[in-house]
Amino acid sequence: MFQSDTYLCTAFPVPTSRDAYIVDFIPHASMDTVHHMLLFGCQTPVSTSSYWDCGSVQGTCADEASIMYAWARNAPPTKLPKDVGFKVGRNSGMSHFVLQIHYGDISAFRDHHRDCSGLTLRMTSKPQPFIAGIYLLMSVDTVILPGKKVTNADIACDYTSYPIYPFAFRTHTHHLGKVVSGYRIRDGKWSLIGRQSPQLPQAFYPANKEVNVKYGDTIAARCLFTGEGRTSKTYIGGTSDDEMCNFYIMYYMDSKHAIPYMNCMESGSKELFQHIPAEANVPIAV
Ligand code: IYT
Ligand code: CU
Ligand code: CU
Repeated sequence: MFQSDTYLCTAFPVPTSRDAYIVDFIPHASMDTVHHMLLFGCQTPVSTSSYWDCGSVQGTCADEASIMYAWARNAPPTKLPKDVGFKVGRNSGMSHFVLQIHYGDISAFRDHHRDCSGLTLRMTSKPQPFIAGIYLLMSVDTVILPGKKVTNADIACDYTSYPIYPFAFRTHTHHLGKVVSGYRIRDGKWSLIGRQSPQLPQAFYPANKEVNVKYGDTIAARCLFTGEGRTSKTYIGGTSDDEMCNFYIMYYMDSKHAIPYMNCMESGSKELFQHIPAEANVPIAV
């Protein structure tokens, strides 16, 4: 029925018409078949079937999707800090969840058994003091030349909102990414939020807790790519022969003025990136 590297999605509505808060995620994944699971929140899933093939580009939501949870094999799962919840429900623009499961090796399904992998969400209707959110930095215009040893994808935006407190980060590239690093820049000083190889399991890893972000700061990220082994140009795109450069920051914010989703797609100035710490140019061996 399906082959290796199958991506299946399933959608379910937030089970209440009022606001609700996700305060914990409990993963259930068959270690021998599931490669990763991603949970998205959005208003309109692309399908109403019980499940569908979502391997093609952005096959999850018809509108803007926000990632809320990632489970990846061989990586410890993220926990939300105390008093922090993801706000969901009709008013918050997240009336549905979409769970994507990537089955890496399906030879275990030769016997046609059912798979019960999934995710339990612990939810409450009690307003939480802090709201969790995602800040996504993504490159939209990187081109990696074939054979060229190093290509940087740089992304930076000025931050002009209420303070956020990063507690986890996730990196995402395809095969050519060596390291992805994210920073806060305050008064010219670069402070690391997180740095990871995108070739390791693409889970949310703990962020540097000392680094908050407030009005007037700049948020920046760099993906280090290599074009070695390629015979043609590589562009940003949805297939595994294309590339992506993503740095996700999971943060919490005072619920009084919470913004659950922000993104940055600007490439920043050359002058700014002259001061990026050297570690951003050092590949992480895997
Ligand atoms: C072009 C690109 O970089 N796409 C990324 C980031 C992205 C995520 C979401 C873009 C949009 C979204 O709604 I959520 I528009 C991307 O597709 N990343 C993948 C998943 O699709 C989330 C990843 O694994 O990070
Ligand atoms: Cu996977
Ligand atoms: Cu991708």
